Amino acid sequence: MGESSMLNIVLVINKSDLDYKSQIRDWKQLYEDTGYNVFVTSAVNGSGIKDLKRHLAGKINLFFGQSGVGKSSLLNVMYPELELKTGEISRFNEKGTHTTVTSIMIKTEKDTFTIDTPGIREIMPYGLKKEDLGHYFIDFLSYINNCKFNTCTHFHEPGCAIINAVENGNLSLYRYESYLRILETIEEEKLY
Ligand SMILES: Nc1nc2c(ncn2[C@@H]2O[C@H](COP(=O)(O)OP(=O)(O)O)[C@@H](O)[C@H]2O)c(=O)[nH]1
Ligand SMILES: [Mg+2]
Ligand SMILES: [Zn+2]
Repeated sequence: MGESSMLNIVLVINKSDLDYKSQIRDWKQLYEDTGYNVFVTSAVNGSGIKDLKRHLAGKINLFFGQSGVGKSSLLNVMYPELELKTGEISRFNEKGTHTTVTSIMIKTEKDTFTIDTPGIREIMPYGLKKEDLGHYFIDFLSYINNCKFNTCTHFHEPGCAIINAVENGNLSLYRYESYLRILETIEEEKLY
């Protein structure tokens, strides 16, 4: 979603204090190999907070991710004066949807603005065509122009350079499966 909005993206892996099985290292590696800056943080023991705060300085920042991952908690640790509400992991209204909370932009430091968002439950690729999704997987980009068909959705088409790259081990199978999961949620031939 960030790539389709042409934003500068960094990933934050929070709750590192709960990484009992040491899973963070591999996730960090995967996304660094993909081409993203990855911060590993804990709002509980403060690790990684300084680096993240330094990175945010002087920019307009949007915190985006599932409810409950600790977006508001991280902001509170970095900027205690904000006193954002935290811990509301699953507030649903009677229709079974998330209670809408408005996103507001706050000045958090000199020349630094931050938007906390209520969070998402899943990625909703509004307005995206199946054949465009692959362009937002930045690790696909060096292969994508070699697909036989320029409308390739990298699902089952013959001569697909993405599928080839996955089979040759040049692209991560995990990233490809991630791609397929989102592809599945895009409806066919919807006109916007
Ligand atoms: N163990 C641990 N819990 C955290 C951490 N960050 C947030 N939490 C907890 O996770 C829950 C959701 O946090 P919150 O900031 O409201 O998440 P948000 O929905 O993304 O804004 C709260 O109960 C927090 O106390 C962390 O780094 N470590
Ligand atoms: Mg929050
Ligand atoms: Zn393809």
